[in-house]
Amino acid sequence: MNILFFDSGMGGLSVYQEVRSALPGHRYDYLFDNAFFPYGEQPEHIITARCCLLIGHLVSERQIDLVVIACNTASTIALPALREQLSIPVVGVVPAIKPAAALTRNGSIGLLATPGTVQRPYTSQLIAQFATHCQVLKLGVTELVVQAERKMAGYEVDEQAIHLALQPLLVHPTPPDTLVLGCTHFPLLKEEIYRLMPGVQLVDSGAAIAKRVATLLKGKDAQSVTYPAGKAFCTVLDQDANKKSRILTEYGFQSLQIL
Ligand code: DGN
Repeated sequence: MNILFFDSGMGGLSVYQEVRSALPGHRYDYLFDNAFFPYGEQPEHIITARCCLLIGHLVSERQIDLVVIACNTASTIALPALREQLSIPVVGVVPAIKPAAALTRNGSIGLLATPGTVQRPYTSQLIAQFATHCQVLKLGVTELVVQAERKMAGYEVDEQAIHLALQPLLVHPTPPDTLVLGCTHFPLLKEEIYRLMPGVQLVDSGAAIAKRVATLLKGKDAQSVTYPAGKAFCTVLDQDANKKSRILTEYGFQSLQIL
């Protein structure tokens, strides 16, 4: 099967890694819309239009069988339009509020996501459905997305900037004991976050997405077929594209191409 991962940047690789290690027998492509990065600060109609245009194009070009929108910011807004447009399964990644609500011991959950994701009605619905018994501290932080991108391009991470971004959670009278990483970039900064919030339980959506993809592909994993390595696609060759291209090769992609 041919599976496409999509994000505005390199964050989707955190989800891709989980899915690929659970389901190695497929061809994986990765598309990131770096021309419009960061999505967390884009108007909703732009995000939906970009997703439909770019993904729609690659789905027919690369004969994609399943798409993973490995971006909470895009998933919480563009899934209905994508599902209407495409005739293949589209899996979205949304904040893992439900497992966090089951895990917390002090009843205080932090939701770390992009400014777009924390203010979406979709996110409020998740909280209302699964976490009414909890205090949910929502924090929209673009700085962490920027730092994760820097890390993936091989630059040093600015831990001071991460500390500053997390400050509202650190100084809260009831600090969260459980933190939802509601942006796919944030698992790439797990060690840095954990150093600032020792003992906190970090919850992301990776394992749940791998399970969902496995269910959708049940019976379709042709074990005898060896799939070639997939390709990575971006929408603009920015200054870090060469550095990112090397990282993408380490993640198992053949090459980085402009869409
Ligand atoms: N990785 C995206 C997410 O999960 O929301 C955010 C990327 C961005 O552009 N801010």
